[in-house]
Amino acid sequence: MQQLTLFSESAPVIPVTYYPDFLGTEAANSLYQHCLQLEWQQNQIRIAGKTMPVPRLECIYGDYGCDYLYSKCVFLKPLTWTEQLSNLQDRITALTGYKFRIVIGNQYRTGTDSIGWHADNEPSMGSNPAIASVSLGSCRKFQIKPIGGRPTDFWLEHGSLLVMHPGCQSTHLHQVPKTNKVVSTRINLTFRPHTARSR
Ligand SMILES: O=C(O)CCC(=O)C(=O)O
Repeated sequence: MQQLTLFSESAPVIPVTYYPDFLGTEAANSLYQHCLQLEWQQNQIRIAGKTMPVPRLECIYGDYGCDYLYSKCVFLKPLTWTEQLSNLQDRITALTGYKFRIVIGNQYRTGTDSIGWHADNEPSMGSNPAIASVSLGSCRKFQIKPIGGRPTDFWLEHGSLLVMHPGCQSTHLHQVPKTNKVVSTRINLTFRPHTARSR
């Protein structure tokens, strides 16, 4: 499998690994169709005292009790794993060695759907989480930058996997910016750890 590592123990550059062809086209197409049927919700976020719709649809699946709160106001309660998402999780764990408890889906319906600069550093994931991100559908630009530094762009392709290694969320920010280009739906699945006790 093709792999692009921008990280080394001695000279960390960007602590991510990108696998452009993690899923073959057929598997990616079938997973995309499955994901379109997931329970997508339009959540509301509070920014600078104003409540507004999150600029994308979201869903969450995972282990019982692995509730997830982000930006201190968006509360996500996992639905039970679907077979396809659970199998995908197992495949990523087999490749990377990282274990996950939840997957959060983002659906970008058009170029105006986006996610701004942030780090995935919610305490419920524990310290130094590894996060694995699968992209399906339209190709969108993903940017990552060291805090206070300059961004590097990735074009996250249909069926690709981007792994953000432990430590990345403390040193780097990432985003999927809006685009004026005409783009169709993109689905992103981020597999994450969680500190809730296992049942
Ligand atoms: O859509 C993506 O590739 C990134 C999603 C993301 O940054 C997040 O869910 O925190």
